[in-house]
Amino acid sequence: MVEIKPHAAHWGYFDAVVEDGRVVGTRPFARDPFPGSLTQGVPDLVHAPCRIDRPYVRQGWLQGRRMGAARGQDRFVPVSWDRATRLVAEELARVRAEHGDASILGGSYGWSSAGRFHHARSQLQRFLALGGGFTAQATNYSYGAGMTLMPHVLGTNDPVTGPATHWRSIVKHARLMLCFGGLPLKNGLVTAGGGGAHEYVPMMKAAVEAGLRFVNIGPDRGAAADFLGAQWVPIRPGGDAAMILAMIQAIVAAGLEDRDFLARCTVGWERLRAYVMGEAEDGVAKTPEWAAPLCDVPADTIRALALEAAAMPTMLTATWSVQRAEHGEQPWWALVGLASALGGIGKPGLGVAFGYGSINGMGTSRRELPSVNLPATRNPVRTAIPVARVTELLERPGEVMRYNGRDIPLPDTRMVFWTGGNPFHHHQDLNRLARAFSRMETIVVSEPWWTAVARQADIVLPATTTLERNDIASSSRDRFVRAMHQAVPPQGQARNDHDIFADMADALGYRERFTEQRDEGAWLRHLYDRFRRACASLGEDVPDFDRFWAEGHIEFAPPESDFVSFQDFARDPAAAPLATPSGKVELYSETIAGFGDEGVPGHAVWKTPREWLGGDLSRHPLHLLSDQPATRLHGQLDPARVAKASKIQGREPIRMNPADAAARGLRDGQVVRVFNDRGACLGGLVVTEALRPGVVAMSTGAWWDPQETEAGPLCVHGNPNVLTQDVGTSPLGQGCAAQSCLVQVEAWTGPLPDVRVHQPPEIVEVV
Ligand SMILES: Nc1nc2c(c(=O)[nH]1)N[C@H]1C(S)=C(S)[C@@H](COP(=O)(O)OP(=O)(O)OC[C@H]3O[C@@H](n4cnc5c(=O)[nH]c(N)nc54)[C@H](O)[C@@H]3O)O[C@H]1N2
Ligand SMILES: Nc1nc2c(c(=O)[nH]1)N[C@H]1C(S)=C(S)[C@@H](COP(=O)(O)OP(=O)(O)OC[C@H]3O[C@@H](n4cnc5c(=O)[nH]c(N)nc54)[C@H](O)[C@@H]3O)O[C@H]1N2
Ligand SMILES: [Mo]
Repeated sequence: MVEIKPHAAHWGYFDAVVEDGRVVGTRPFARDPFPGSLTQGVPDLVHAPCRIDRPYVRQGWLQGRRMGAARGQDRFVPVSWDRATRLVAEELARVRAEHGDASILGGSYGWSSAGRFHHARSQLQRFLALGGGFTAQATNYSYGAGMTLMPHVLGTNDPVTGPATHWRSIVKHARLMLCFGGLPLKNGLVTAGGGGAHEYVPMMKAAVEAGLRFVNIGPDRGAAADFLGAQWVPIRPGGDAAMILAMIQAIVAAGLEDRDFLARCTVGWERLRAYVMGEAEDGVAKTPEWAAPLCDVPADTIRALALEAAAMPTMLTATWSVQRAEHGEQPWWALVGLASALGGIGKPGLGVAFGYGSINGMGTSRRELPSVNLPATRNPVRTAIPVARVTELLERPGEVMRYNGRDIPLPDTRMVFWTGGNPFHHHQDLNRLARAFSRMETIVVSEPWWTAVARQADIVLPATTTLERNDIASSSRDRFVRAMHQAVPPQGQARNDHDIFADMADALGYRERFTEQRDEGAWLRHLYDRFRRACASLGEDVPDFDRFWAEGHIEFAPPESDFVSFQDFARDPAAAPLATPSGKVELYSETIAGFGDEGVPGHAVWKTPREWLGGDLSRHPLHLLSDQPATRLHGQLDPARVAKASKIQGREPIRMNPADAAARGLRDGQVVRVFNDRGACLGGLVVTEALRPGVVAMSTGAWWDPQETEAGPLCVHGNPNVLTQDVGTSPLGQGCAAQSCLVQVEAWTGPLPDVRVHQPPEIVEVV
């Protein structure tokens, strides 16, 4: 019998086609104008050979090899759920008693899955918070530096997270859109929380029809769809702040800055102006001629773009990746400076926002609605480490970390609990992270699949996939809410994270506080009813739960009017001030200057990165970009058909300019070794003119598969995070700086090792 079940994933809503208890296919959501192909991989995932079939414990951990043990090499011993639950509960109680609640790292960063009730990280944090607390993680990998900076500059993160000026408004009012990092189509495949409508492509097409001119300022020509007809400015990675500051200089030199806006709506313009005009301490004018050798864009191009932007209605945007680099705060702050000099902030369709090219739903026309999320539980431990500094947390117990003007004491971490995230996907310098993990006594992971983080764990708990449970999907960037119907029974002995934690809470004496005496069905009704009441208070009439569940989704009509960021503020800054100390755009921030941190003065500046093409290239002469994958979501979907089909001899593709390939005698389709002093991996070479010379690009997400070879330790599959550097963007933002990375590439001449990571690890029946 064939059944059709409404469902959702971060990569789109779909209907699951179920036959004889198996998911056999998917159909795109009928209301989606551009569904993409990633949902096709869902059946592969649910029934994948690398599902974790039952709970396991690392053999060495059972034998007492804990702190100091190199994880990832041991075999795993199957245990009953009862035993696994007891082991975790006892270990939590012991670690809390001996080392305190802060010695448990429960930050558990990661995207988990769509579905707001069974959101793995939220469930874990509720469980740990009610049990005494845990060390948390603050900010994110996506825009950690930018989200720390923007509240100082604009008083909000809305231009990063949304709501941001609607595309519809851009289409109507802008004539030029300068896109630092481009507007890569692949990023629009994904909406955090699940997306009913991929509206990104139709909106960009409408912009082209309206005559908007696009400029893709970035190392990758492919980051702008062909239909945009974009001008390509192949900037050197990491050079954006120099180019943007020089554009400001060119505008001031031509007397074209919007003096009225700058005087009414900003503070600190005089400081930034003096800096770009060469009237500050360093005495260097930041002219296009000054910037050209830094960003490798001809001075004439920089000046022409600046003057064109000053002459016509212009929207500015930068991708999130631009700040995922050394000194990543600076290009974004400089871009706010440029938008201020152009005077577009608060005007329909103009100004600046970050991430139109980074995720689906940025600038989509929707009303701001209440969420269906599981409410957060208060964590009695107040310590939160910036996410991307996780290795340092483990390496430097008892020391302090500088972040956003504060000194954060680093707790003595003994136990790590991860659900719904994969640090061995997302973190930089994985070999260093593995060494830091070896300092831990116990690592617990719940995962549906044998991903790299599950393989690094001591206690491995098999979690259900979304298809094995009922849930509700909703996203702050989408107009739809979706009923996610359970399609198949739990596979193997997999259990819902909520039930796993309920039993652990039981063993620790707080089941009732954790469950509030609700089961899945009661929770879904409870969360939905809260959402429905909150909608009603905004005048939105939403059907009752039973009707919603039967119909499968709710659609909210797009609002009639277009949202424009900072419109009230720009009209009357005194009446509608920003939430900054001055109430205005802070082009100079006394607060940031007052932090006194090295390399982070009170206004946007050019800081030369350590690792980039402008530096020492004697050993590692290529700049590696590790961008988001077109074929999956991070590490998720890596074993599914779309990602599989993209691999070259089973390796992750690495793209390279023909000139760089020729200089190394490399050809398209061959396996190469990519390396620097931090690590090495294999990749499958794609030779393409779309990437500027000197730059190679390898998307994140191939599951880490470290193996010992004759050429030393190697990720044989192609995870670029064995190469990336693990440093903070700066003491201000402490964000991920993965994009600042130099490597060398050579032919791989040895025998080709098998990729083993999509198969379960070695299991041993007895200890
Ligand atoms: N080099 C480099 N590194 C990067 C980036 C980069 O640009 N370059 N980008 C960074 C960014 S922006 C991000 S957001 C991160 C993403 O990093 P992550 O969010 O950690 O990556 P995911 O692969 O999405 O991890 C989610 C994990 O949750 C598991 N999971 C899914 N559903 C469930 C469930 O119901 N229960 C449980 N227990 N587990 C579940 C999945 O199997 C998966 O392993 O990567 C970062 N890393
Ligand atoms: N298909 C798919 N979509 C996704 C995701 C996914 O895993 N898969 N992940 C989602 C997540 S979690 C996030 S945070 C967003 C991330 O969104 P982004 O951070 O915007 O994505 P990236 O692909 O890393 O980078 C976008 C572009 O920036 C360019 N770029 C890199 N460095 C520089 C630089 O120094 N200067 C300039 N000018 N350009 C540069 C790259 O060439 C790339 O084309 O994507 C989201 N969308
Ligand atoms: Mo992200």
